[in-house]
Amino acid sequence: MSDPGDSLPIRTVPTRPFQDQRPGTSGLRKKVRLFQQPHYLENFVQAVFDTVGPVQGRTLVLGGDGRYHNDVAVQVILRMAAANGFARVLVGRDGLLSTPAVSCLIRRRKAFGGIVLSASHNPGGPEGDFGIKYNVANGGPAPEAVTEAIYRRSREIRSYRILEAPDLPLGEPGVHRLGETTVEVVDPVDDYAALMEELFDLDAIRALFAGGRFRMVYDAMHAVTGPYAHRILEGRLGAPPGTVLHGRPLPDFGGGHPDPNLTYARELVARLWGEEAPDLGAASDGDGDRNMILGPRFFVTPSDSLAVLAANATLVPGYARGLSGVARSMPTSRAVDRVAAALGIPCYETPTGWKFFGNLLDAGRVTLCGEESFGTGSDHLREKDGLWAVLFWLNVLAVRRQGVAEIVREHWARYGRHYYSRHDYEGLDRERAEALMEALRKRLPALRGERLGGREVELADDFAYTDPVDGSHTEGQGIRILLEDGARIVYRLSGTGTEGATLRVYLERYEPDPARHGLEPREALAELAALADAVAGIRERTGRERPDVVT
Ligand code: VG1
Ligand code: CO
Repeated sequence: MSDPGDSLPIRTVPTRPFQDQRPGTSGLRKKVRLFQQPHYLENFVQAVFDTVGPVQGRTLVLGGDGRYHNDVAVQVILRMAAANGFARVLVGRDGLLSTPAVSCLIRRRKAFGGIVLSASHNPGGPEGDFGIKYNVANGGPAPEAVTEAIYRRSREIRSYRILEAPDLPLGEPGVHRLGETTVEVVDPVDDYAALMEELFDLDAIRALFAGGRFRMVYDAMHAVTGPYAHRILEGRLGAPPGTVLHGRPLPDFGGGHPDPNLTYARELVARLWGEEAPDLGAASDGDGDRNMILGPRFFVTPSDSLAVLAANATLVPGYARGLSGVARSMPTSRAVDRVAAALGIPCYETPTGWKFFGNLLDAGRVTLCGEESFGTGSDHLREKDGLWAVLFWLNVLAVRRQGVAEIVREHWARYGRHYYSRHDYEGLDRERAEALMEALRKRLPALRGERLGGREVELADDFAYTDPVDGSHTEGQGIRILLEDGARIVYRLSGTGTEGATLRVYLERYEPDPARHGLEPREALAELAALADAVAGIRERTGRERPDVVT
Protein backbone atom coordinates (compact mmCIF):
# COMPACT_ATOMS: atom_id res chain seq x y z
CA MET A 1 0.00 0.00 0.00
CA SER A 2 1.26 3.45 -0.90
CA ASP A 3 -0.45 6.23 0.94
CA PRO A 4 -0.59 9.96 1.23
CA GLY A 5 -1.65 9.32 4.84
CA ASP A 6 -4.87 9.31 6.80
CA SER A 7 -4.79 12.84 8.01
CA LEU A 8 -5.22 14.74 4.79
CA PRO A 9 -7.23 17.93 5.19
CA ILE A 10 -10.76 17.97 3.87
CA ARG A 11 -11.69 21.30 2.37
CA THR A 12 -15.23 22.59 2.11
CA VAL A 13 -15.14 24.82 -0.94
CA PRO A 14 -17.77 27.53 -1.34
CA THR A 15 -19.38 27.53 -4.77
CA ARG A 16 -22.28 28.93 -6.74
CA PRO A 17 -24.76 26.77 -8.60
CA PHE A 18 -24.71 26.42 -12.38
CA GLN A 19 -28.16 26.43 -13.91
CA ASP A 20 -27.43 24.10 -16.81
CA GLN A 21 -26.63 20.78 -15.12
CA ARG A 22 -29.70 18.84 -16.12
CA PRO A 23 -28.79 15.29 -17.22
CA GLY A 24 -30.16 14.31 -20.64
CA THR A 25 -30.85 10.93 -22.21
CA SER A 26 -27.60 9.62 -20.76
CA GLY A 27 -25.97 11.82 -18.15
CA LEU A 28 -24.68 15.38 -18.26
CA ARG A 29 -22.95 16.19 -21.56
CA LYS A 30 -21.27 19.46 -22.35
CA LYS A 31 -18.36 20.89 -24.24
CA VAL A 32 -15.02 20.13 -22.58
CA ARG A 33 -14.43 23.82 -21.98
CA LEU A 34 -17.58 24.06 -19.87
CA PHE A 35 -16.39 21.16 -17.75
CA GLN A 36 -13.06 22.96 -17.38
CA GLN A 37 -14.67 25.94 -15.67
CA PRO A 38 -13.72 26.13 -12.01
CA HIS A 39 -16.16 24.16 -9.81
CA TYR A 40 -18.27 22.87 -12.73
CA LEU A 41 -17.45 19.18 -12.38
CA GLU A 42 -17.16 19.44 -8.60
CA ASN A 43 -20.63 20.95 -8.24
CA PHE A 44 -22.22 18.17 -10.24
CA VAL A 45 -20.37 15.41 -8.41
CA GLN A 46 -21.34 16.89 -5.04
CA ALA A 47 -24.94 17.15 -6.23
CA VAL A 48 -24.81 13.44 -7.09
CA PHE A 49 -23.35 12.47 -3.70
CA ASP A 50 -25.84 14.67 -1.83
CA THR A 51 -28.73 13.17 -3.75
CA VAL A 52 -27.87 9.47 -3.60
CA GLY A 53 -26.27 9.55 -0.13
CA PRO A 54 -25.52 8.96 2.62
CA VAL A 55 -22.38 7.58 0.99
CA GLN A 56 -20.35 6.94 4.16
CA GLY A 57 -18.85 3.48 4.19
CA ARG A 58 -19.97 2.70 0.65
CA THR A 59 -18.13 1.50 -2.46
CA LEU A 60 -18.02 3.55 -5.66
CA VAL A 61 -16.91 2.38 -9.11
CA LEU A 62 -15.20 5.00 -11.27
CA GLY A 63 -13.90 5.07 -14.81
CA GLY A 64 -14.30 6.63 -18.21
CA ASP A 65 -13.75 6.20 -21.91
CA GLY A 66 -10.34 7.86 -21.91
CA ARG A 67 -11.40 10.99 -23.71
CA TYR A 68 -9.72 14.35 -23.15
CA HIS A 69 -10.22 15.53 -19.53
CA ASN A 70 -10.86 11.96 -18.29
CA ASP A 71 -7.52 11.90 -16.45
CA VAL A 72 -8.11 15.23 -14.70
CA ALA A 73 -11.71 14.45 -13.77
CA VAL A 74 -10.87 11.03 -12.32
CA GLN A 75 -8.40 12.56 -9.86
CA VAL A 76 -10.89 15.23 -8.77
CA ILE A 77 -13.64 12.66 -8.23
CA LEU A 78 -11.32 10.39 -6.24
CA ARG A 79 -10.53 13.26 -3.87
CA MET A 80 -14.20 14.17 -3.59
CA ALA A 81 -15.27 10.58 -2.99
CA ALA A 82 -12.72 10.39 -0.17
CA ALA A 83 -13.82 13.70 1.33
CA ASN A 84 -17.44 12.59 1.22
CA GLY A 85 -16.70 9.42 3.14
CA PHE A 86 -16.79 6.57 0.63
CA ALA A 87 -14.99 3.59 2.16
CA ARG A 88 -13.73 2.28 -1.13
CA VAL A 89 -13.39 3.34 -4.75
CA LEU A 90 -12.72 0.87 -7.54
CA VAL A 91 -11.13 2.76 -10.39
CA GLY A 92 -10.07 1.36 -13.76
CA ARG A 93 -6.37 1.36 -14.61
CA ASP A 94 -5.46 4.72 -16.21
CA GLY A 95 -8.98 5.83 -15.28
CA LEU A 96 -10.41 3.63 -18.04
CA LEU A 97 -13.59 1.59 -17.86
CA SER A 98 -16.17 1.01 -20.56
CA THR A 99 -19.79 1.76 -19.67
CA PRO A 100 -20.70 -1.95 -19.61
CA ALA A 101 -17.60 -2.70 -17.52
CA VAL A 102 -18.74 -0.13 -14.91
CA SER A 103 -22.13 -1.81 -14.81
CA CYS A 104 -20.46 -5.21 -14.50
CA LEU A 105 -18.16 -4.08 -11.66
CA ILE A 106 -20.99 -2.45 -9.70
CA ARG A 107 -22.91 -5.70 -9.81
CA ARG A 108 -20.09 -8.17 -9.24
CA ARG A 109 -18.46 -6.18 -6.47
CA LYS A 110 -21.79 -5.16 -4.93
CA ALA A 111 -20.92 -1.48 -5.08
CA PHE A 112 -23.29 1.29 -4.07
CA GLY A 113 -23.00 3.02 -7.45
CA GLY A 114 -20.66 4.16 -10.15
CA ILE A 115 -19.57 7.16 -12.14
CA VAL A 116 -18.91 6.91 -15.87
CA LEU A 117 -16.95 9.69 -17.53
CA SER A 118 -17.99 9.74 -21.14
CA ALA A 119 -19.88 11.58 -23.81
CA SER A 120 -20.30 8.24 -25.56
CA HIS A 121 -20.29 8.64 -29.35
CA ASN A 122 -19.73 12.42 -29.29
CA PRO A 123 -16.29 13.56 -30.47
CA GLY A 124 -13.60 14.26 -27.87
CA GLY A 125 -10.55 16.50 -27.55
CA PRO A 126 -10.21 20.02 -26.16
CA GLU A 127 -12.89 21.27 -28.56
CA GLY A 128 -15.03 18.17 -28.17
CA ASP A 129 -17.47 16.89 -25.59
CA PHE A 130 -17.18 15.51 -22.09
CA GLY A 131 -19.80 13.88 -19.92
CA ILE A 132 -20.57 12.32 -16.58
CA LYS A 133 -23.20 9.78 -15.68
CA TYR A 134 -24.21 8.21 -12.39
CA ASN A 135 -25.20 4.54 -12.19
CA VAL A 136 -27.07 3.05 -9.25
CA ALA A 137 -26.62 -0.18 -7.31
CA ASN A 138 -28.24 -2.42 -9.95
CA GLY A 139 -25.48 -1.29 -12.31
CA GLY A 140 -27.77 0.77 -14.50
CA PRO A 141 -28.16 4.46 -15.22
CA ALA A 142 -29.90 6.39 -12.47
CA PRO A 143 -33.63 6.50 -13.17
CA GLU A 144 -35.27 9.76 -14.13
CA ALA A 145 -36.49 10.54 -10.62
CA VAL A 146 -32.87 10.43 -9.44
CA THR A 147 -31.42 12.45 -12.32
CA GLU A 148 -34.08 15.10 -11.77
CA ALA A 149 -33.27 15.21 -8.07
CA ILE A 150 -29.58 15.62 -8.92
CA TYR A 151 -30.50 18.50 -11.20
CA ARG A 152 -32.53 20.19 -8.46
CA ARG A 153 -29.67 19.78 -6.03
CA SER A 154 -27.20 21.22 -8.57
CA ARG A 155 -29.25 24.42 -8.64
CA GLU A 156 -29.03 25.04 -4.93
CA ILE A 157 -25.57 23.77 -4.10
CA ARG A 158 -23.37 26.16 -2.08
CA SER A 159 -20.27 24.12 -1.32
CA TYR A 160 -18.52 20.86 -2.05
CA ARG A 161 -16.09 18.67 -0.17
CA ILE A 162 -12.70 17.71 -1.49
CA LEU A 163 -9.54 16.29 0.01
CA GLU A 164 -6.26 18.09 -0.40
CA ALA A 165 -4.02 15.42 -1.80
CA PRO A 166 -1.67 14.78 -4.69
CA ASP A 167 -2.78 12.77 -7.73
CA LEU A 168 -2.81 9.01 -7.23
CA PRO A 169 -0.79 6.83 -9.61
CA LEU A 170 -3.37 4.91 -11.66
CA GLY A 171 -1.06 3.25 -14.17
CA GLU A 172 -0.88 -0.13 -12.43
CA PRO A 173 -3.41 -2.27 -10.58
CA GLY A 174 -2.91 -1.90 -6.83
CA VAL A 175 -4.34 -0.52 -3.64
CA HIS A 176 -3.83 3.01 -2.27
CA ARG A 177 -5.09 4.99 0.69
CA LEU A 178 -6.58 8.40 0.16
CA GLY A 179 -7.41 9.82 3.57
CA GLU A 180 -9.71 7.24 5.12
CA THR A 181 -10.66 5.80 1.74
CA THR A 182 -9.23 2.75 0.03
CA VAL A 183 -8.70 3.21 -3.69
CA GLU A 184 -8.31 0.01 -5.64
CA VAL A 185 -6.95 0.34 -9.16
CA VAL A 186 -8.45 -2.58 -11.10
CA ASP A 187 -7.69 -4.08 -14.47
CA PRO A 188 -10.54 -2.72 -16.63
CA VAL A 189 -11.04 -5.97 -18.53
CA ASP A 190 -10.81 -8.79 -15.94
CA ASP A 191 -14.31 -8.83 -14.45
CA TYR A 192 -15.95 -8.12 -17.78
CA ALA A 193 -14.05 -10.90 -19.55
CA ALA A 194 -15.03 -13.32 -16.78
CA LEU A 195 -18.69 -12.46 -17.31
CA MET A 196 -18.42 -13.04 -21.08
CA GLU A 197 -16.88 -16.43 -20.31
CA GLU A 198 -20.05 -17.34 -18.39
CA LEU A 199 -22.44 -16.29 -21.14
CA PHE A 200 -20.91 -17.51 -24.40
CA ASP A 201 -19.45 -20.67 -25.82
CA LEU A 202 -16.07 -19.08 -26.37
CA ASP A 203 -14.51 -22.41 -27.31
CA ALA A 204 -16.99 -22.80 -30.17
CA ILE A 205 -16.11 -19.29 -31.35
CA ARG A 206 -12.42 -20.11 -31.05
CA ALA A 207 -13.03 -23.13 -33.25
CA LEU A 208 -14.77 -20.88 -35.77
CA PHE A 209 -11.64 -18.74 -36.03
CA ALA A 210 -9.26 -21.72 -36.11
CA GLY A 211 -7.50 -22.32 -39.41
CA GLY A 212 -8.15 -18.79 -40.60
CA ARG A 213 -11.24 -19.66 -42.64
CA PHE A 214 -13.44 -17.24 -40.70
CA ARG A 215 -12.19 -13.67 -40.55
CA MET A 216 -13.48 -10.58 -38.81
CA VAL A 217 -12.51 -6.95 -38.36
CA TYR A 218 -13.46 -5.06 -35.23
CA ASP A 219 -13.11 -1.28 -35.17
CA ALA A 220 -12.53 0.06 -31.65
CA MET A 221 -12.44 3.60 -33.08
CA HIS A 222 -9.53 4.59 -30.80
CA ALA A 223 -12.02 4.48 -27.95
CA VAL A 224 -12.35 2.45 -24.79
CA THR A 225 -13.05 -1.03 -26.20
CA GLY A 226 -9.56 -1.48 -27.67
CA PRO A 227 -8.13 -3.25 -24.60
CA TYR A 228 -11.28 -5.36 -24.23
CA ALA A 229 -11.29 -6.42 -27.88
CA HIS A 230 -7.56 -7.18 -28.00
CA ARG A 231 -7.87 -9.39 -24.93
CA ILE A 232 -11.09 -11.19 -25.82
CA LEU A 233 -11.04 -11.41 -29.63
CA GLU A 234 -7.34 -11.75 -30.31
CA GLY A 235 -6.38 -13.27 -26.96
CA ARG A 236 -9.11 -15.60 -25.79
CA LEU A 237 -10.70 -16.37 -29.16
CA GLY A 238 -7.49 -16.65 -31.15
CA ALA A 239 -8.43 -14.20 -33.89
CA PRO A 240 -5.22 -13.10 -35.61
CA PRO A 241 -3.51 -9.86 -34.59
CA GLY A 242 -4.84 -7.10 -36.78
CA THR A 243 -8.43 -8.20 -36.23
CA VAL A 244 -8.83 -5.17 -33.97
CA LEU A 245 -8.50 -1.83 -35.76
CA HIS A 246 -7.77 1.43 -33.95
CA GLY A 247 -7.32 -0.47 -30.70
CA ARG A 248 -5.43 2.15 -28.72
CA PRO A 249 -7.67 4.51 -26.72
CA LEU A 250 -6.75 8.12 -27.53
CA PRO A 251 -8.01 11.32 -25.84
CA ASP A 252 -9.33 12.64 -29.16
CA PHE A 253 -10.22 9.25 -30.66
CA GLY A 254 -7.61 9.89 -33.34
CA GLY A 255 -9.61 12.88 -34.51
CA GLY A 256 -12.57 10.64 -35.38
CA HIS A 257 -16.16 10.53 -34.34
CA PRO A 258 -16.45 7.39 -32.18
CA ASP A 259 -19.90 6.52 -33.45
CA PRO A 260 -20.23 3.05 -34.96
CA ASN A 261 -22.34 3.66 -38.05
CA LEU A 262 -21.88 3.62 -41.81
CA THR A 263 -20.91 7.28 -41.85
CA TYR A 264 -18.23 7.36 -39.18
CA ALA A 265 -16.70 3.85 -39.26
CA ARG A 266 -15.34 4.61 -42.71
CA GLU A 267 -12.34 2.31 -42.81
CA LEU A 268 -14.31 -0.63 -41.50
CA VAL A 269 -17.02 -0.05 -44.09
CA ALA A 270 -14.38 0.13 -46.84
CA ARG A 271 -13.05 -3.27 -45.76
CA LEU A 272 -16.47 -4.87 -45.70
CA TRP A 273 -17.36 -3.48 -49.11
CA GLY A 274 -13.92 -4.21 -50.57
CA GLU A 275 -12.22 -7.19 -52.19
CA GLU A 276 -11.82 -10.22 -49.94
CA ALA A 277 -14.11 -8.76 -47.33
CA PRO A 278 -14.01 -10.48 -43.93
CA ASP A 279 -17.02 -12.52 -42.81
CA LEU A 280 -17.95 -10.18 -39.99
CA GLY A 281 -17.34 -6.49 -39.37
CA ALA A 282 -18.13 -4.83 -36.06
CA ALA A 283 -17.50 -1.60 -34.20
CA SER A 284 -18.23 0.06 -30.88
CA ASP A 285 -18.57 3.65 -29.73
CA GLY A 286 -16.57 5.87 -27.37
CA ASP A 287 -17.66 4.20 -24.14
CA GLY A 288 -18.23 0.72 -25.55
CA ASP A 289 -21.96 0.35 -25.12
CA ARG A 290 -22.93 0.54 -28.80
CA ASN A 291 -22.32 -1.93 -31.59
CA MET A 292 -22.57 -2.11 -35.35
CA ILE A 293 -22.74 -5.46 -37.14
CA LEU A 294 -21.78 -5.89 -40.80
CA GLY A 295 -21.43 -8.82 -43.15
CA PRO A 296 -19.68 -8.64 -46.51
CA ARG A 297 -21.48 -5.79 -48.31
CA PHE A 298 -24.26 -6.07 -45.78
CA PHE A 299 -25.42 -3.79 -42.97
CA VAL A 300 -27.54 -5.19 -40.16
CA THR A 301 -29.80 -2.48 -38.81
CA PRO A 302 -29.65 -2.40 -35.01
CA SER A 303 -33.39 -3.06 -34.88
CA ASP A 304 -32.97 -6.18 -37.01
CA SER A 305 -29.97 -7.22 -34.95
CA LEU A 306 -32.07 -7.20 -31.79
CA ALA A 307 -34.74 -9.29 -33.50
CA VAL A 308 -32.22 -11.80 -34.87
CA LEU A 309 -30.52 -12.19 -31.49
CA ALA A 310 -33.90 -12.73 -29.82
CA ALA A 311 -34.85 -15.37 -32.41
CA ASN A 312 -31.51 -17.18 -31.99
CA ALA A 313 -30.98 -16.70 -28.27
CA THR A 314 -31.38 -20.33 -27.30
CA LEU A 315 -28.30 -21.20 -29.39
CA VAL A 316 -26.19 -19.30 -26.84
CA PRO A 317 -25.43 -20.97 -23.49
CA GLY A 318 -26.27 -17.93 -21.36
CA TYR A 319 -29.74 -17.74 -22.90
CA ALA A 320 -30.40 -21.42 -23.61
CA ARG A 321 -33.30 -21.44 -21.16
CA GLY A 322 -35.14 -18.95 -23.35
CA LEU A 323 -36.19 -15.35 -22.88
CA SER A 324 -38.65 -14.08 -20.29
CA GLY A 325 -39.52 -11.11 -22.49
CA VAL A 326 -37.96 -8.42 -24.65
CA ALA A 327 -38.04 -4.63 -24.68
CA ARG A 328 -37.21 -1.96 -27.21
CA SER A 329 -37.23 1.82 -27.12
CA MET A 330 -40.22 3.37 -28.86
CA PRO A 331 -38.40 4.60 -31.99
CA THR A 332 -36.77 1.17 -32.52
CA SER A 333 -38.40 -0.83 -35.31
CA ARG A 334 -40.98 -3.40 -34.37
CA ALA A 335 -39.02 -6.31 -35.85
CA VAL A 336 -38.45 -7.73 -32.37
CA ASP A 337 -42.17 -7.51 -31.59
CA ARG A 338 -42.79 -10.18 -34.22
CA VAL A 339 -40.22 -12.50 -32.69
CA ALA A 340 -41.76 -11.98 -29.25
CA ALA A 341 -45.20 -12.77 -30.63
CA ALA A 342 -43.91 -15.96 -32.23
CA LEU A 343 -42.20 -16.98 -28.99
CA GLY A 344 -45.26 -16.09 -26.94
CA ILE A 345 -43.34 -13.71 -24.68
CA PRO A 346 -44.09 -10.08 -23.79
CA CYS A 347 -42.52 -7.16 -25.65
CA TYR A 348 -42.28 -3.81 -23.87
CA GLU A 349 -42.02 -0.41 -25.56
CA THR A 350 -40.08 2.14 -23.50
CA PRO A 351 -38.88 5.73 -23.97
CA THR A 352 -35.45 6.33 -25.47
CA GLY A 353 -32.51 5.72 -23.13
CA TRP A 354 -31.25 2.69 -21.27
CA LYS A 355 -32.47 3.91 -17.88
CA PHE A 356 -36.00 2.82 -18.82
CA PHE A 357 -35.00 -0.83 -19.17
CA GLY A 358 -33.64 -1.13 -15.63
CA ASN A 359 -36.85 -1.95 -13.79
CA LEU A 360 -37.97 -4.48 -16.41
CA LEU A 361 -34.61 -6.24 -16.21
CA ASP A 362 -34.51 -6.15 -12.41
CA ALA A 363 -38.01 -7.60 -12.22
CA GLY A 364 -37.06 -10.44 -14.56
CA ARG A 365 -39.69 -9.36 -17.08
CA VAL A 366 -37.24 -9.06 -19.95
CA THR A 367 -34.02 -10.81 -20.90
CA LEU A 368 -33.00 -8.91 -24.05
CA CYS A 369 -33.50 -5.27 -24.93
CA GLY A 370 -32.31 -2.80 -27.49
CA GLU A 371 -32.48 0.51 -29.25
CA GLU A 372 -32.28 1.54 -32.89
CA SER A 373 -29.25 3.66 -32.00
CA PHE A 374 -26.84 0.70 -32.14
CA GLY A 375 -27.58 -0.40 -28.58
CA THR A 376 -28.27 -3.99 -27.57
CA GLY A 377 -28.08 -5.63 -24.19
CA SER A 378 -29.49 -8.17 -21.78
CA ASP A 379 -30.00 -8.94 -18.14
CA HIS A 380 -26.27 -9.81 -17.82
CA LEU A 381 -25.84 -6.20 -16.70
CA ARG A 382 -27.77 -2.95 -16.78
CA GLU A 383 -26.24 -1.09 -19.72
CA LYS A 384 -26.17 -1.74 -23.39
CA ASP A 385 -23.06 -3.65 -24.27
CA GLY A 386 -21.20 -3.39 -27.57
CA LEU A 387 -18.72 -6.22 -27.32
CA TRP A 388 -21.35 -8.50 -25.80
CA ALA A 389 -23.49 -8.03 -28.91
CA VAL A 390 -20.52 -8.87 -31.12
CA LEU A 391 -19.83 -12.04 -29.11
CA PHE A 392 -23.51 -12.96 -29.31
CA TRP A 393 -23.35 -12.70 -33.09
CA LEU A 394 -20.12 -14.69 -33.16
CA ASN A 395 -21.72 -17.39 -31.04
CA VAL A 396 -24.72 -17.58 -33.38
CA LEU A 397 -22.41 -17.68 -36.42
CA ALA A 398 -20.33 -20.42 -34.81
CA VAL A 399 -23.42 -22.56 -34.27
CA ARG A 400 -25.26 -21.87 -37.51
CA ARG A 401 -22.22 -21.77 -39.77
CA GLN A 402 -24.00 -19.39 -42.14
CA GLY A 403 -23.12 -15.89 -43.27
CA VAL A 404 -24.47 -12.76 -41.62
CA ALA A 405 -26.57 -11.78 -44.65
CA GLU A 406 -27.98 -15.28 -45.04
CA ILE A 407 -29.10 -15.34 -41.42
CA VAL A 408 -30.79 -11.95 -41.70
CA ARG A 409 -32.48 -12.79 -45.03
CA GLU A 410 -33.85 -16.01 -43.59
CA HIS A 411 -35.12 -13.99 -40.66
CA TRP A 412 -36.94 -11.59 -42.99
CA ALA A 413 -38.40 -14.46 -44.98
CA ARG A 414 -39.92 -15.83 -41.82
CA TYR A 415 -41.03 -12.66 -40.03
CA GLY A 416 -41.19 -10.07 -42.80
CA ARG A 417 -38.81 -7.14 -43.22
CA HIS A 418 -39.03 -3.85 -41.36
CA TYR A 419 -37.39 -1.31 -43.62
CA TYR A 420 -35.97 1.24 -41.25
CA SER A 421 -33.96 4.43 -41.26
CA ARG A 422 -33.20 7.34 -38.96
CA HIS A 423 -32.61 10.83 -40.34
CA ASP A 424 -30.76 13.27 -38.09
CA TYR A 425 -30.78 17.02 -38.61
CA GLU A 426 -27.97 18.27 -36.40
CA GLY A 427 -27.04 21.63 -34.97
CA LEU A 428 -30.44 23.22 -35.57
CA ASP A 429 -31.49 26.42 -33.95
CA ARG A 430 -33.06 25.22 -30.71
CA GLU A 431 -36.06 27.51 -30.79
CA ARG A 432 -36.91 26.57 -34.34
CA ALA A 433 -36.59 22.88 -33.59
CA GLU A 434 -38.82 23.21 -30.55
CA ALA A 435 -41.34 25.18 -32.58
CA LEU A 436 -41.42 22.37 -35.14
CA MET A 437 -42.18 19.83 -32.41
CA GLU A 438 -44.77 22.10 -30.84
CA ALA A 439 -46.55 22.58 -34.15
CA LEU A 440 -46.60 18.82 -34.63
CA ARG A 441 -48.01 18.33 -31.18
CA LYS A 442 -50.80 20.78 -31.96
CA ARG A 443 -51.62 18.92 -35.17
CA LEU A 444 -52.00 15.57 -33.45
CA PRO A 445 -55.75 15.67 -32.78
CA ALA A 446 -56.45 16.67 -36.39
CA LEU A 447 -54.11 13.99 -37.74
CA ARG A 448 -56.05 11.17 -36.19
CA GLY A 449 -58.43 9.84 -38.80
CA GLU A 450 -56.81 11.89 -41.56
CA ARG A 451 -55.34 10.12 -44.58
CA LEU A 452 -51.64 10.34 -45.32
CA GLY A 453 -50.28 9.01 -48.60
CA GLY A 454 -53.57 7.22 -49.19
CA ARG A 455 -53.55 5.43 -45.83
CA GLU A 456 -55.51 6.17 -42.74
CA VAL A 457 -53.68 7.47 -39.68
CA GLU A 458 -54.24 4.80 -37.07
CA LEU A 459 -52.50 6.52 -34.19
CA ALA A 460 -50.95 9.92 -33.67
CA ASP A 461 -49.68 10.80 -30.21
CA ASP A 462 -46.90 12.13 -28.06
CA PHE A 463 -45.43 9.01 -26.48
CA ALA A 464 -45.91 8.66 -22.73
CA TYR A 465 -44.82 5.73 -20.61
CA THR A 466 -45.86 4.31 -17.29
CA ASP A 467 -43.32 1.91 -15.89
CA PRO A 468 -45.17 -1.35 -15.20
CA VAL A 469 -42.91 -2.15 -12.25
CA ASP A 470 -42.88 1.02 -10.14
CA GLY A 471 -45.61 3.05 -11.83
CA SER A 472 -43.34 6.00 -12.59
CA HIS A 473 -44.65 8.07 -15.45
CA THR A 474 -42.90 10.06 -18.15
CA GLU A 475 -44.29 12.17 -20.98
CA GLY A 476 -43.26 14.00 -24.12
CA GLN A 477 -41.06 11.16 -25.37
CA GLY A 478 -41.60 11.61 -29.09
CA ILE A 479 -44.34 12.13 -31.64
CA ARG A 480 -45.43 8.95 -33.38
CA ILE A 481 -47.67 8.60 -36.37
CA LEU A 482 -48.77 5.13 -37.29
CA LEU A 483 -50.48 4.36 -40.61
CA GLU A 484 -52.92 1.57 -41.24
CA ASP A 485 -50.43 -0.47 -43.30
CA GLY A 486 -48.02 -0.57 -40.36
CA ALA A 487 -45.80 2.25 -41.62
CA ARG A 488 -44.61 4.62 -38.90
CA ILE A 489 -43.00 8.02 -38.58
CA VAL A 490 -41.49 9.17 -35.27
CA TYR A 491 -40.08 12.59 -34.44
CA ARG A 492 -38.09 13.55 -31.38
CA LEU A 493 -35.37 15.91 -30.27
CA SER A 494 -32.09 14.42 -29.13
CA GLY A 495 -31.20 14.55 -25.44
CA THR A 496 -27.48 13.97 -25.86
CA GLY A 497 -26.30 16.78 -28.13
CA THR A 498 -24.24 19.72 -26.95
CA GLU A 499 -24.83 22.21 -29.76
CA GLY A 500 -28.21 23.60 -30.73
CA ALA A 501 -30.80 20.90 -31.24
CA THR A 502 -30.83 17.64 -33.18
CA LEU A 503 -34.07 16.52 -34.76
CA ARG A 504 -34.37 12.77 -35.23
CA VAL A 505 -36.90 11.41 -37.69
CA TYR A 506 -37.40 7.65 -37.58
CA LEU A 507 -39.00 5.92 -40.58
CA GLU A 508 -40.30 2.38 -40.64
CA ARG A 509 -42.25 0.35 -43.17
CA TYR A 510 -43.25 -3.27 -42.93
CA GLU A 511 -42.95 -5.56 -45.93
CA PRO A 512 -44.20 -9.11 -45.45
CA ASP A 513 -43.54 -10.27 -49.02
CA PRO A 514 -40.06 -11.87 -49.46
CA ALA A 515 -40.17 -11.01 -53.16
CA ARG A 516 -39.93 -7.39 -52.10
CA HIS A 517 -37.17 -7.71 -49.51
CA GLY A 518 -34.37 -6.70 -51.86
CA LEU A 519 -34.92 -2.94 -51.96
CA GLU A 520 -32.47 -0.38 -50.69
CA PRO A 521 -33.94 1.19 -47.53
CA ARG A 522 -33.64 4.59 -49.19
CA GLU A 523 -35.98 3.48 -52.02
CA ALA A 524 -38.28 1.57 -49.74
CA LEU A 525 -38.70 4.56 -47.45
CA ALA A 526 -38.66 7.41 -49.99
CA GLU A 527 -42.39 7.93 -49.91
CA LEU A 528 -42.46 7.88 -46.11
CA ALA A 529 -39.59 10.38 -45.94
CA ALA A 530 -41.53 12.74 -48.17
CA LEU A 531 -44.60 12.32 -45.96
CA ALA A 532 -42.52 12.99 -42.84
CA ASP A 533 -41.32 16.24 -44.37
CA ALA A 534 -44.78 17.25 -45.54
CA VAL A 535 -46.36 16.65 -42.13
CA ALA A 536 -43.70 18.47 -40.08
CA GLY A 537 -42.48 20.99 -42.64
CA ILE A 538 -38.89 20.01 -41.96
CA ARG A 539 -37.31 21.69 -44.95
CA GLU A 540 -39.34 24.81 -44.56
CA ARG A 541 -38.83 25.17 -40.83
CA THR A 542 -35.17 24.18 -40.63
CA GLY A 543 -33.97 25.42 -44.00
CA ARG A 544 -32.25 22.05 -44.49
CA GLU A 545 -32.58 20.19 -47.77
CA ARG A 546 -31.49 16.86 -46.36
CA PRO A 547 -30.47 15.21 -43.09
CA ASP A 548 -26.84 15.40 -41.90
CA VAL A 549 -26.65 11.75 -40.92
CA VAL A 550 -28.74 8.83 -42.10
CA THR A 551 -28.47 5.56 -40.20
C1 VG1 B 1 -29.11 8.78 -28.16
C2 VG1 B 1 -29.86 7.58 -28.71
C3 VG1 B 1 -30.43 6.77 -27.57
C4 VG1 B 1 -29.29 6.35 -26.63
C5 VG1 B 1 -28.53 7.57 -26.17
C6 VG1 B 1 -27.32 7.22 -25.33
O1 VG1 B 1 -29.99 9.61 -27.43
O2 VG1 B 1 -30.87 7.98 -29.59
O3 VG1 B 1 -31.10 5.65 -28.09
O4 VG1 B 1 -29.80 5.67 -25.51
O5 VG1 B 1 -28.08 8.32 -27.30
O6 VG1 B 1 -26.45 6.38 -26.03
P1 VG1 B 1 -30.67 10.93 -28.03
O7 VG1 B 1 -31.46 11.52 -26.91
O8 VG1 B 1 -29.56 11.78 -28.53
O9 VG1 B 1 -31.52 10.46 -29.18
V1 VG1 B 1 -24.81 6.42 -25.65
O10 VG1 B 1 -24.06 5.26 -26.48
O11 VG1 B 1 -24.61 7.98 -25.67
O12 VG1 B 1 -24.67 6.18 -23.98
CO1 CO C 1 -22.22 5.00 -25.76
